Amino acid sequence: MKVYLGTVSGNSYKLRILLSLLKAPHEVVIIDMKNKQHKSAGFLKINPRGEVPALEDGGKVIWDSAACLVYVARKYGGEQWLPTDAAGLAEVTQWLVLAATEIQCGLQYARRGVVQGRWTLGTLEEGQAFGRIALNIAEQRLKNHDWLALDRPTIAEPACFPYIETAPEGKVALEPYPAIIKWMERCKKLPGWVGR
Ligand SMILES: N[C@@H](CCC(=O)N[C@@H](CS)C(=O)NCC(=O)O)C(=O)O
Repeated sequence: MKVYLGTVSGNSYKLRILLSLLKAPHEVVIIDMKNKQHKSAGFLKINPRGEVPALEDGGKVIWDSAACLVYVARKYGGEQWLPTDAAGLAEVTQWLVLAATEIQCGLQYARRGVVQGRWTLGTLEEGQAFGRIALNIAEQRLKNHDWLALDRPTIAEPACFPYIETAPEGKVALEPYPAIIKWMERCKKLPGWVGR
């Protein structure tokens, strides 16, 4: 399996975490974001969105971090990381979707605006307010549960972690979310978890 990761990319970090947790065999291809390799004709054949991450395995190409997590979890992680029963699968999917909506368009875009001066959707305040919806939901859940989706870690953890961790860089403080802070510490202690 070949994985295409960005030089500086929280979405690529999601996939790096899972690959490491599952010790999934893979070859890394680094896409040079500074020189816009992700928008090159060659890479657009792999991901027509011009974004990382993506992966290629046995002639199949998968793009989008959530889809890559699903692929790797199903292929290498068995039931633990992505269950197949109707309720378990739906509960994990809720968090994958939250990662792709409020977390991405709120927390990620607020941070990108502050750090890179690139405003993708709306103002800083709008991004922060949208991102805080996700933080409030995660905080409520984690007040009486150790993990986001189920009673064990699943791919909801690598999907949500990277842009929650960097929320302060988008001027969204995490101090009002003590259960999330404890959850981040639990994640970092999982065998095989990797840092940014
Ligand atoms: N929804 C996509 C978002 C991917 C994404 O935004 N990737 C960033 C790097 S973290 C990227 O490639 N950005 C390139 C660009 O926006 O031009 C996913 O989850 O994979």
